[in-house]
Amino acid sequence: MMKNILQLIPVLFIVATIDKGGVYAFQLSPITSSTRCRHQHHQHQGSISRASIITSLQSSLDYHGSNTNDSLDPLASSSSSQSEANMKKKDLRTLQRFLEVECWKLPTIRTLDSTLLTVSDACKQINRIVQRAQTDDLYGAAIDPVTGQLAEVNVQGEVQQQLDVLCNTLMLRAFCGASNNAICAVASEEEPLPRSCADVMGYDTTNSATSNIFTSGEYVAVFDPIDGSKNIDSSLPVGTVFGIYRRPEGVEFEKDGLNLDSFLQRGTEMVAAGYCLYSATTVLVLTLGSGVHGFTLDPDKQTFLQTHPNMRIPDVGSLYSFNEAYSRDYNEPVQKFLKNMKETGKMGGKKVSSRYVGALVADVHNVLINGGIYGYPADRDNPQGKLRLLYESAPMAMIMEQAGGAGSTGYGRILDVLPPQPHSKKSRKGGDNDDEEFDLEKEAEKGIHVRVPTFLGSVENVFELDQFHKYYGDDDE
Ligand code: FBP
Repeated sequence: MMKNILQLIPVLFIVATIDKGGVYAFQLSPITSSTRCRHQHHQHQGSISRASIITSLQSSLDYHGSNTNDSLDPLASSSSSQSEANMKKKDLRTLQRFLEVECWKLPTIRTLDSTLLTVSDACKQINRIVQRAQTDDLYGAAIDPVTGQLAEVNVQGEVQQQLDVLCNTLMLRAFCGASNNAICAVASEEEPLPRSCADVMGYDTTNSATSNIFTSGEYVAVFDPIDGSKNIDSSLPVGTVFGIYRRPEGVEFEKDGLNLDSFLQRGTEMVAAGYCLYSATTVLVLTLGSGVHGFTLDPDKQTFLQTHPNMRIPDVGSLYSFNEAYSRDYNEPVQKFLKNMKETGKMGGKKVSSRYVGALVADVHNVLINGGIYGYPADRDNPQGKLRLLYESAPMAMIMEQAGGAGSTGYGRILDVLPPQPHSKKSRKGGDNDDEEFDLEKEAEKGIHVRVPTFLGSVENVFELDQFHKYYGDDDE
């Protein structure tokens, strides 16, 4: 029974004091189901046998008089609950079926079904990697396999972590490797500039015969492979965020299937967006531009099942999610908004409450389910906030709006923000190509990784925050 419950919870630490011999932290490996001692703040010889852990916990359960019959364990195979569970699961539509029907219904995105299914498989792999990060030491900075040196500092100025590189590769290959080549190029938080799918899949991009396979793709994809990566060390929730844009009509390719204009579009041009939350359960939330649907990963069948059809965020909520440690550096409108809320103790007419996990996907998912507002405002260190428009704020804003909520910068819709367009391209004719090339790349980088103050949540709450910007904000904004 205990083992079944242990399998329910993806990553579990057992922190126990045994014989007053110190505090032991054991992690159950989701793969080998063996426990391995993980934390060094104690001395002990060899691993404590799993059986003794379970017996001691079992005995403490017995001691505390909790009945140990199967009713505690929903998965215990008593005929009635098993058949009930099977019956219930059958009713839930699979993601595959959902995509087949929805993409068939929407001719504009008909070719995206297999791409999105391949992306969901990549999310399953990332889910497994996140669960194994502790047991398989997938931690710490990535080491360049060739030089054996620490990997590069990414365009965000962060040393790339092993998990960043692993998950980035999985998402690159999922978007570019999907059976029907719907995607021609991709942009990622981990890549300084967009890459053509021909390049990602290792095709000789100078050979048009091969790279043409991808240039027929109608769409480009943007993504953050592992969002909230700082949370992984402490086994807190993390996520993946993605968005898909149609390649604008008449845009010819600059080189090997790549054209920056395809990426530097307003969020209103997105045709699909989604995120996957890796937490107590693994949930994929998706919009194809007509409503929002949530799919929970069935850990036994490794299948995404439609557990949250037609998600709607409450029009008003009492939950707020800000990293208030920075609040003294926030601009006046946000400071006034937070102050007013805490002084009244109310938001949306209800007792206000705060939650901040420190991962955009986790905090926004919480707001989507319960109502309220998530915010990452501008502050002294980040005058444009921390979140990146293209592959964090805009996809989350599309999901929020499609669920009946709102996404704002404080001064307008996030989806209306046009990323900065590179200028030097226009002057290419006159100048020396190399310099122009460099300028173009630098400017493109700015556009691809531009940051934006981000407020996401229930319409009433985001509207209220916008009113504070209108009243206390800078007129020139
Ligand atoms: P990463 O994509 O680099 O993880 O950064 C984004 C993020 O982690 C968000 O998920 C989260 O909301 C925010 O940064 C947390 O930042 P802070 O620790 O400053 O509150």
